[in-house]
This record gives sequence, C-alpha cells and structure tokens, in this order.
Amino acid sequence: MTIPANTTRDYGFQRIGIVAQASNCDDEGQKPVFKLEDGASLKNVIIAGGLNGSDGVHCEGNCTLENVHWEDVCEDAATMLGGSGKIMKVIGGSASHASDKIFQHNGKGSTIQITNFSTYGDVQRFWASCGNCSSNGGPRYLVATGVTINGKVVKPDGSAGYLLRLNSNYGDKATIRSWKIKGWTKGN
Ligand code: ADA
Ligand code: CA
Ligand code: CA
Repeated sequence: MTIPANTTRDYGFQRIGIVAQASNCDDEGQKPVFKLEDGASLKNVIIAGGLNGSDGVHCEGNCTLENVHWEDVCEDAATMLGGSGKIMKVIGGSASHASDKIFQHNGKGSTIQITNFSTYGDVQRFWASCGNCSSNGGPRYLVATGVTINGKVVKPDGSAGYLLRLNSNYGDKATIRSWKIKGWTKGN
C-alpha cells in the first residue's frame, strides 16, 4: 500500500499484512507492506507478523510513523530510503522479535529520529546503517530517545547480537538518550 506524499493514514489499530512475498523472511528484495512517499504519515497500525509482514515499512523521504507496532518482524521493520536532510520520525510504537534488524537505514545523509519505542522478545539489531547500498557512503544519523529493550539482544543462533551498527568510516552518528536495556546478553 502506498501512502501518497503529504497525506496521513490512521488505521485505528487494525492489523495489516500482505500476501507472503517469499518463503523465508531472510529473503532480501521483498515488497514492503507500506510505502510512504515524501511527507507521508502512518498512524495506529499493527503490522502482521512473519511472512505477511514482509519488508515492513519503506520511507522514501520525510515520513512519520506514529504508534506503529510490528508483531513479529520479518525481513526488517522499517527502512529509511530518504536522502540528504530527510527525516523519518518514529513516535511511540514497538517491535517484537527481530531475527535481523528493526530499523534499516539505506538513504544517505538522512536521519532516523525515534522517541519512546519498545522492543519485545529476541532482537539482533535495533538500527543498522547500510554498508553496501547503491547509495553507498554516508553519513547516516540516528537520534533515539526513550527506547526500552525488553527481550534479549541475540542472533537467531543464540549468540550475542548488537543494537547499533554504524559505519564510522562514513561519518555515521548515533545519539541515544534514556535507554533501558533489560535483556543484555554476555558478549554484547
Ligand atoms: C542488507 C543488505 C543491504 C540492504 C539491506 C536491506 O543489509 O546487505 O544491501 O538490502 O539488507 O535494505 O534490507
Ligand atoms: Ca536486509
Ligand atoms: Ca529489508
């Protein structure tokens, strides 16, 4: 579903998914459930878990995700594709279980700004800056305030995961404030 530029869609906490795009959530190149054009907002929705959650939400420019909940993250929860100066704002919301990443940052020179977000269940990574995207290089910015990590930070094999992946060689910067990390695993 495409949310056109500069429009807001409020789903009233309905649960939304799409027909499976792959046989395995690890598959790259799956379609998103929601594509947000520049300036679009998505509010009050539950993204279906597993294959019906596919590649979650794609943000093509500025966008706002308010009270978006992922019940079981498939490939990843939300991807920022917007470029220089664009901001993806995430206000409230949660993600449960992410065997790979929650926030995937591909656009270059843009920011993901997160306020009051929670994770539940095992997650491997909270935010990952792309190292091999066609829009290669950076910098990419994360500003995340008020994040609570309730489950373990682990890879699917049970070994330690890691919450933030920055490419310091591209000048990435992550600013985190007021985080509560409850499920720290040895090795993090
Ligand atoms: C992996 C992959 C990237 C990009 C990303 C994504 O990190 O290496 O090229 O596809 O996933 O957007 O899911
Ligand atoms: Ca991926
Ligand atoms: Ca992806």
